[in-house]
Amino acid sequence: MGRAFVYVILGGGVAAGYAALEFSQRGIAPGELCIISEEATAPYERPALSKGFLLPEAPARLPAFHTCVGSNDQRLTPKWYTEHGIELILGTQVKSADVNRMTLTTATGETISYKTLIIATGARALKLEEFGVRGSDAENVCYLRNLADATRLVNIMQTCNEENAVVIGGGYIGMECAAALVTNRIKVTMVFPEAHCMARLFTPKIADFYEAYYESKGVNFIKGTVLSSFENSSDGKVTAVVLRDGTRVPTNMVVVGIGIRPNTGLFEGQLVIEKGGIKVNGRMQTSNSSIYAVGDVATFPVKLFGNEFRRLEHVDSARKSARHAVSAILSPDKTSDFDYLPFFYSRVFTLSWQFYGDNIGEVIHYGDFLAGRFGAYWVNKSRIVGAFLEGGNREEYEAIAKAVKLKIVAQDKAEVEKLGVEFVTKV
Ligand code: FAD
Ligand code: NAD
Ligand code: ISD
Repeated sequence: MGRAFVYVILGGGVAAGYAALEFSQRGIAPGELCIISEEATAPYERPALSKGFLLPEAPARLPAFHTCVGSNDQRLTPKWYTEHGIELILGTQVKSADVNRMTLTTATGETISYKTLIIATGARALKLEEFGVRGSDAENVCYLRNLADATRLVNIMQTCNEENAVVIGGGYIGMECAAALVTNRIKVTMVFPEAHCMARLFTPKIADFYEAYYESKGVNFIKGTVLSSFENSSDGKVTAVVLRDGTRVPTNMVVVGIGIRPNTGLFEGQLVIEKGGIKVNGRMQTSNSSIYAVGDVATFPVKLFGNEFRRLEHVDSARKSARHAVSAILSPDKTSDFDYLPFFYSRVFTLSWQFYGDNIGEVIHYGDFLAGRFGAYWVNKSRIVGAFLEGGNREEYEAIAKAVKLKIVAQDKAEVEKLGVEFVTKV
């Protein structure tokens, strides 16, 4: 048995939703496109899962955050897909792919063929077991990647009011979940191996500000170490985490955010893999010209960084790379190479920051770190290549983005430091 489509999007996450919108806006015939997703839900804005979805008051729930509301575009409900003749094949895992036959085989044994395939399989959360720790399948240990995980996390949080949680990992998930737990009146201890939080992006000075803010909300940090094991009750729940130095931290629940791995497995040995992702060119086209890859799973050339290949794990990149691939497929002559400005952001408590570009070179901090109005520029070869700003307004964020895009000259360090965000709002 089998079905055939002209276009198949494999994966039904953020990138799939934005690709579907782009297909419909550029014009395809009903029945030409399908999306195959392991998840039982139409594409949604994954960032909502660690923010609005976890709020104790008026939490965000589907259908409110289906793509593409995250970029203030249309909200694509299941009805929208039906009305646009786009088939959603949900709750369906693809188990194998044959790029020569141009087919995918699902867990139920169905073969789905394509003329053009977009791989949008995203990534999976790394498990503690991959670092030699056992027992993260206990009923009060949570990971957070999809709606099912978020629903489970909410249910567990609701049983832990005024109790304790340990958060393992000091990256995006760790920081956003710790803030959500505190908002849900749960006492949090964060444990991570680095000297400060968000080590992939923050400087020690930036991290100091956020750590002090979290501490003011009651969060306790245990840095420079990892857990070695869990202690469990007779009914299997984790009751404490034991750290490498033997410290025991009692807890009622655990949230783990220790990074991700892109879902490339179906294509290993069939497509070129680079930096852990599926390598694509500036049209998001893989080493097989009928196959494109977008979002977290794609490693693409970043023009701004001299076409260095990067794999970015952020929603803006997923949205824009997906739209770009569809443009390259449907309007090849009018589509030039993807020219992407890397953009990361987060919102926790009443704080909100944005970062554009690359965090290499010398760092110039500016602003008032006590008042929470500060930022930083990364300067490489006398030019601004990265910019961070906490608590900015729309014009200011646009200005730092533009400064990075133009790589404006920043020779006088003292002047840059003194003017801060004004150094770029004048550009
Ligand atoms: P995904 O959105 O992960 O979608 C992949 C889809 O493919 C999933 O539906 C998956 O089930 C499906 N799939 C995988 N393999 C198969 C298979 N074999 N068969 C069928 N289906 C398959 N980024 C930001 O920039 N800002 C944020 O604030 C932010 N918040 C986040 C919060 C959370 C909780 C998480 C988990 C991520 C967050 N991110 C954020 C990252 C952002 O969500 C991702 O970069 C983005 O979702 C990537 O989109 P994608 O479509 O490539 O992958
Ligand atoms: P991450 O890469 O941001 O952070 C991983 C953290 O895990 C590291 O900072 C480190 O502290 C910790 N770690 C690594 N190995 C460990 C070990 N053995 N034991 C304990 N801790 C260890 O990954 P994440 O926080 O898991 O986030 C997952 C994905 O979700 C990422 O792609 C991220 O970009 C995305 N996300 C993004 C946002 C955002 O952009 N605002 C929000 C949530 C999630
Ligand atoms: O980019 C985002 C983000 O941070 C969210 O929370 O998209 C979602 C949507 O705004 C949820 O409605």
